[in-house]
Amino acid sequence: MSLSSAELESLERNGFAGPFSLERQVDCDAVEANSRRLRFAGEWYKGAHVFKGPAFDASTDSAITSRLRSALGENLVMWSSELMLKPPGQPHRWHVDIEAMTWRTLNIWMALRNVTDDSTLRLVPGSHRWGAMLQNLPDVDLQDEASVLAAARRYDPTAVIQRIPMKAGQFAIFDGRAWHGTENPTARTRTALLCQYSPPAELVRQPLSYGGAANWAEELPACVVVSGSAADSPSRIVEPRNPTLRQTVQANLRSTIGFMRRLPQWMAERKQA
Ligand SMILES: O=C(O)CCC(=O)C(=O)O
Repeated sequence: MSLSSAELESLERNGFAGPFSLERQVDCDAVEANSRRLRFAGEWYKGAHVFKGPAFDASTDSAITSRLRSALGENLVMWSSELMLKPPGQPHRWHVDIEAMTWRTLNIWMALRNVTDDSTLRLVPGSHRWGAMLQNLPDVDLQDEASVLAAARRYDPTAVIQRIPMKAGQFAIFDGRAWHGTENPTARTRTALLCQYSPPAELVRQPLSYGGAANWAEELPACVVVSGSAADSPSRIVEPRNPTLRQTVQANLRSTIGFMRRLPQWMAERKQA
């Protein structure tokens, strides 16, 4: 299940490859429920990747790790996992990942629920090669696709915005330096799992800002080995573990509060279903 030479070329040329299916049967509801519970249990908002469970199993499936090995080498750490939950009408502004501008890393974006051609991941193929920190460019409205496309055409007059079609449980690999964003014009909440992986030789840090000048936390964030070994890694390597009772209680509490806030939306969606 390594990347074929055409897929590797697509990753290098366009900044993405896929969609692909997982090797194991994936229960998207279980992955989403597990990710929701873990949203507030990690050291930071992207820190759910250290906890064992359905989300960990999905994000370390051999269909993912073997393809990432083709692009990044035999040894791999996973350094983030985040449930991307988008209520109707909520866009995710266009951006590049500051981490990907700083060290070698790749993302997987896994469709979980209500991912349609309109609510799926969108990116500008080839933009990862421009070295442009999109969110720092002047005169670009990051919520406006037309404005982003106009800026892209200043780098490449043939630039387009591509939507990556995906079914629930499928994933795409993409380079966080590519200009990307999402919208959710549908009437239902859309969920996806975003995980990030690097060779252990890279120093993984936690950004404190995503635009302007780079700014990093002093404490290193935890990384878990998902392929090979991480001997001599400058990053902080931890073993995957179960959340402690305290983390579980805290996470459940915060996720219940979050759910109560979203309850009117949830009820409106149930009525329509
Ligand atoms: O899933 C989303 O809504 C946004 C995804 C994204 O921006 C990212 O993958 O960095």
